[in-house]
Amino acid sequence: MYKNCLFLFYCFIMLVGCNQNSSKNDIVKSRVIPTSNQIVYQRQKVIGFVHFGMNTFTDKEWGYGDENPQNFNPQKLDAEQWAIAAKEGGLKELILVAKHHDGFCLWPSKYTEHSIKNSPYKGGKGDIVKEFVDACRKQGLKIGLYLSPWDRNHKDYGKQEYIAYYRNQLNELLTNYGEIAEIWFDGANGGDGFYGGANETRKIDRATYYDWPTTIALAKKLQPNLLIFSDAGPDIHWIGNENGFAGETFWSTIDDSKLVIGNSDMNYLNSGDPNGNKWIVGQCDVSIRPGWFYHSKEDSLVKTPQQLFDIYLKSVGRNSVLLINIPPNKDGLFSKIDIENLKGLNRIIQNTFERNLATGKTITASNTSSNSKVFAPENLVDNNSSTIWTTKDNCLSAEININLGSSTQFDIIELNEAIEYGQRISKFQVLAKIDGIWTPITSGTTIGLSRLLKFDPIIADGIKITVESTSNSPVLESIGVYKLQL
Ligand code: FUL
Repeated sequence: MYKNCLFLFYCFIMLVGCNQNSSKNDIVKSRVIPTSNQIVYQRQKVIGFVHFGMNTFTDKEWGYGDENPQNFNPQKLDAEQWAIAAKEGGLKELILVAKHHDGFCLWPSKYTEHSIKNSPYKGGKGDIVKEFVDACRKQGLKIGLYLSPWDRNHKDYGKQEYIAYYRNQLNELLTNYGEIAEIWFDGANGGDGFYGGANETRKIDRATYYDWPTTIALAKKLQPNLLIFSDAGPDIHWIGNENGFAGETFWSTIDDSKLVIGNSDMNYLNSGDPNGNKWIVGQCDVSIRPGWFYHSKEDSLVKTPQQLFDIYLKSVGRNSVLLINIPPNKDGLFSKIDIENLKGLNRIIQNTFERNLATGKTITASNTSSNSKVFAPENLVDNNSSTIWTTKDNCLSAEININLGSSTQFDIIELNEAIEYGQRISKFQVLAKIDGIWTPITSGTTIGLSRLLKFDPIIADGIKITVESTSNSPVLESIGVYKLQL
């Protein structure tokens, strides 16, 4: 009886409660939506990190800040080799660590002696940030720079004077090298360091010391299109671990009043918040090697293409951007094995997603906004991410049916929400018609820009997606059905 009532109520909502839209502009947007810049950023999917610096030569992960600049001496450095490998490996952007926690700068900053200007590299006349940006531009890659807030070399670290120093360096990086797409503010603040010879532990109040709002405003003033990363945003946030894994439930919305740069709850960062007041893109950073910097002892531990693809499924496939670090070696070059494995990842991605087995198949939906082709379910399988399907307004559940026409083997389903309207879906299920029987295959919570679901290969001739819970009418761009190609 109870179930019948529910069903009648459901039908009532479907028939009466749903208003029709006639154009895309009629779709009511969610309260929190991304900027167009954030959407373009997330569509890049996979980008790269380049950790290179004094640690490469001292074989460390965190330099103390007392290193002699004379130790920095790459003999064959070739930023074009990095950029070409990145491009051929499918990366769309590269982020260079211009200064790590040891304070050693890869550009000849005029505010410190702890830089390549006092190293043997190019007789002290080198500028690796410049070589890097030139190479990236030549290969059509977007450019990001990492400027560590924590500086274990600087004598004033922990004092007010250091903030002016940090902003001066930021000014150099955002003024002298053309358009920069992303700046990376790291959250680590380990405490002890050289600090100009003081050799002591300095604690800072993470919430107030850096006065981030002023620094963020300065950065945006210098580069209006810049996207700023930190563990707490404002545009891109850390995913809460360094394995490259977003949560199985991942909302691009988050409550920024709960975030502190350098001190945010990692579980919260890993899941986002459906009730969040800000849209901040999730970014999953991970190194292709165990360490962030190059260590020859890790040459046999480079992640394989299959391992990287598993990370891709758990980052890009969970509504986030994947940031893969490839650390140049002491020569100043990416190692062969790193390049091969990155290309191997790209090959798996290209071969697997080249052919959507649902393209052009017969597709129906339990509810569609109007008869207009603008919202037709066919748009989900037309190989075009700019066309959408949506239901009438306020429809909070729906079913989509794809007839594959013949028995088809597959093991990956991709769902894409049209996030310019907001991220809405919080529960869905996938069923497959196997030997005439609708069988549950997989299910999930959030979707966002891309949700990839991997399962053991099945053979089926139909697929049903049920949207079981959504904060407003679901708006989808595409449905993908794929067979993994290793
Ligand atoms: C961390 C740093 O402490 C690591 O050295 C590395 O740079 C990583 C990407 O971020 O916070």
